[in-house]
Order: sequence, then C-alpha cells, then structure tokens
Amino acid sequence: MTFSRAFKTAGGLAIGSLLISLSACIPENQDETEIGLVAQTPLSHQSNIGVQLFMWNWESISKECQLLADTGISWVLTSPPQEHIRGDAWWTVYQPVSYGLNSKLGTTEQFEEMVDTCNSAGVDVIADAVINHMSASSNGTGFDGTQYEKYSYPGLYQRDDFHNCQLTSNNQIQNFNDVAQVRDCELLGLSDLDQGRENVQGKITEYLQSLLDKGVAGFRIDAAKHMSEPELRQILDSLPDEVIVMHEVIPGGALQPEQYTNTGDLAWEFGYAENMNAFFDSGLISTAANASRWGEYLKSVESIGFISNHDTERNRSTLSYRQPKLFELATATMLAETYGHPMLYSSYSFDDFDFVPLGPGESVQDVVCQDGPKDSYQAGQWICQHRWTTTTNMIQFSFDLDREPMENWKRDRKIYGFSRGSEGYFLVNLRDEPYDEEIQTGLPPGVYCNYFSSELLHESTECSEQVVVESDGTITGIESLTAIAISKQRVME
Ligand code: LM2
Ligand code: CA
Repeated sequence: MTFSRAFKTAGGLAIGSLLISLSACIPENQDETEIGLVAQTPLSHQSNIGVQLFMWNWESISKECQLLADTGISWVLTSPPQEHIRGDAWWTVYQPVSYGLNSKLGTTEQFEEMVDTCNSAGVDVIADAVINHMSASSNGTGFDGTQYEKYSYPGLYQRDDFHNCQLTSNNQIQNFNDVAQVRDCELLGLSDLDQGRENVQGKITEYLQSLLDKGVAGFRIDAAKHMSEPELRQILDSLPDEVIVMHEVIPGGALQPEQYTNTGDLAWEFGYAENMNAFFDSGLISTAANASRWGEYLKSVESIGFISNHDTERNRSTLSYRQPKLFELATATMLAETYGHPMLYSSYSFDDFDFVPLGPGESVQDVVCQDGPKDSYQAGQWICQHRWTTTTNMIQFSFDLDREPMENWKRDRKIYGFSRGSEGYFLVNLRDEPYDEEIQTGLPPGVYCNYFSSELLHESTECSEQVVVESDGTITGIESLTAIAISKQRVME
C-alpha cells in the first residue's frame, strides 16, 4: 500500500506563478533500500506532506481543503468519524457507540461533502479508525441517540464480541510488557473488541468499506498495538489494495511499530518527534542531531515524521504550540530534513486536558484561525499552525529540494545545519544570541532568498529576506532563534 493515489490525483500544483511538478516525485513502489545508505541519509518522500486537523469539524475541513492543496499538502488526517458517547470532552470521539456518522464533528452529509471537496482539490482524506474498542461507560445514550451498554451495541456487537481477558483484577491493561494484556485486556477500561471473531471482522470491514465508498483514501489505525497484527491484517486485507494505512503504535512495552508495517503500511515514528523535542527544548542539538539517529527509526519509506499530535501535546512528550518559536523551527527542520512522510499538526489552545471549543448541542465550533502574535493564545482559539508562512514556505523548500540527500552537517551548541546535495542549505540557530561564525554551504556564490523568513513566497517571486553566499561558499552568521533555508532555485542575483 502506497501513496500512489495521492500522486495520481495531485498532478501538478500551481502555486501563484510557480508550477510544482509532482511528476518528479518518487516512482511508485521504488524501494529506498535499493539506493543504499538509508540508515544515514534517508531519501525524501516529502511530496506527501499531510496535516492532522485535530477536532476540526467536517465543514471547517471542507473550507480548508483548497488552501491545503494550494500550499502543497496532499493528505488530511481527520478526527474519528463515528457516533460516540455524549459529553463535553474532545475524547468522547474515541469512544464509539455505533458506526453512524452523526457526531460532534458534523452530520453524515457534511462528512460526505468534506470528502468530495477535498478529493476535488486533490487532497486525500485519512480517517481516524477507532476499531480496537467501543466505550467505557456502563450504559448510556450516544450522540445520535443510540442506546448502548458497555458490552452491547444494537445491531452491532454483543457480549461475546468482546474480550474478557481475565488476566488482571479489573480486566484492564496493567503491564504493557505483557503482549496478551496489551492485546486482550481493556485499554483505559474501554470494552475491547475481539478481532478474531467473524462478526467483529465483518462489522469493522463494513464500516471501513463504507468510508472508502464515500471517497476516503485511507485510515489511521487507532491503538493498532492493542490489536493482534494477524487479526488486524485479515481485516485490512479485505479492503482494496490502494487503501492507505497508517498505524498508531506508540513504542515501548512488548510491541513495536515495525511489527505493523511489514506489508507496506505506514506508522508514525514517535522517536522522531521525541528526539526533535529533546534537542529543540534542551538545545542538545549537537549530539541528538547525529546522523546515526536515523538508524534507530522506522525505515523512511514506511514512516510518518511529526513534531506533535493530540496526545503528545497533552502529555508534553513533544513540542507544542505552547513553545511557538521552537515548534515553528522544529516544523521547518522536519520539512528541510528528508525523513519519512512529514505530518504537520494543527490544533487549538487549551488550558484543560478535556477541553474542546463547543457550540450548541455538544457540537464542535467552526474553526476560525487566530491571527496575531503566536505567543498569547487564549484557550479555545484555533492556532492553524499549518498556515504559518514559515511552514508553507518550507513546504516549498521541500518540493524544490525533492530528493537531494542531506550532507555536509554543521553541529555546534544549539546550531544545526546541513546541505541538500549541492542544491540547497538549511541552518537553524536555537541560541538566544546571534551566531557569528562562517558556515560552509557548498553553494555557488550569490544572493539567495531565505525561504524560512520571506513574506508571501507563495504569492509572488519577490523575496523579502536575502542571504549572501560568499565566493568561497560560506555564509556568515545567523540571527537568534531563526532558520536559513536557501536553494539554487531561488537565487536573486
Ligand atoms: C489513542 N491512540 O491509541 C488515541 O490517540 C488517544 O487519544 C485515545 O485516548 C486512546 N488511544 C483511546 O482511543 C483518548 C484520551 C483519553 C480518553 C480516551 C477515551 O486521551 O484520555 O480516556 O480517548 O475517550 C477517557 C478519560 C480516562 C478514562 C477513559 C475511560 O480521559 O480518564 O479512563 O476515558 O472512561 C478511566
Ligand atoms: Ca484490544
């Protein structure tokens, strides 16, 4: 399973006066391992940049899709589309009670409209599939009126369809090193589906297929680690070949993401996000940014790199909008590096774990992107990180540098840089002060446009911030807390 669909539908993207040809992208089925050196310098798959629009309702995503396409984003990850328990918290959507689509994120019609709009714009929709479990409450009425009990959902599942692991006192997972517990006991007390049963496989397949029929391109498999890989495989194998599958497997304990990607599926590389956090937050960039760090990751071709997601921004294991400057620089670095399929993260500000901006009837409010300073958000404001100019410009950088390898590393305390072949150079300064030393870029002399900090790179070819490369290929200095991203494709003189 590959991103072939995205390649086919995206074609060429016109951005202002620029035409980005996606035909220069990686040919289908090309395996990076053939090229070698993958552990040191993974090759680029950056033409498949995605964004998680966390808790964006269907109407808001619909309205955003053309803009995503214009920026060069080719897939969007939505929050889970299915009926869920009632309640004010965002996480009610992770407790399904039926596979109907009316939810706090919108109606069935709004979901269909979103998928159609995004597909027409050339943006694939990846739906978050919560198929490990149902709900945790003993009984209740769902968002759309479904009457349920923890182990009984009308027309769907009955007691026998759930695991009863009997391995722990309360049937909940207690030891994450015990594979049987991780798979068969209850995650957070959520009733745990038995994916070995024919009825369960059938109902899940039907649900996923119904989303595909509406035009969804693929799925994030929520809590993949908590399902038996062969049983999950049986379900996924019954879907068409071109379906994109992204497993969420948080490493640690007995199971690792590698165990889920052996049929060409993708998985998030949590280590990448945590490592970015470690060296952006602590400044230990010179050690952490060692090329050998790639070796510990999932193969680039099967991984999704990211800076933050909805869980990690809450448990603070990664950077988040709370450190806007570092988040912005880390996102730029991800887009400049060549690892994996980058996923951007776009969220709202909160001061309480459970909070999501709601309107009437527990429905999520329409998104209004907040303009203004990045360091003073009020709870409930939508941050729309994917619209930040530095980010949209760096998407352009990643297209312009395409498959050029990372080389010619520069590492110093809180300074990290590398060239992209002989075509471009990227440098970031995390110090509270300017860095004055000469840095070798390997580029021919000239006045280059700095993608990172120039205004409106997408709307015009004008360049508001220029960088001079001297006759010996060096640049001198970089301001505090900023980045320089230059390429031969944007030389001013
Ligand atoms: C995931 N990946 O594997 C999601 O990324 C993560 O966001 C989900 O947790 C989790 N797995 C289950 O799908 C979220 C949220 C939890 C929340 C659950 C269930 O992070 O806090 O748990 O959804 O809605 C909530 C309460 C928790 C309670 C549980 C059951 O926060 O305190 O546990 O419901 O009642 C007793
Ligand atoms: Ca399970």
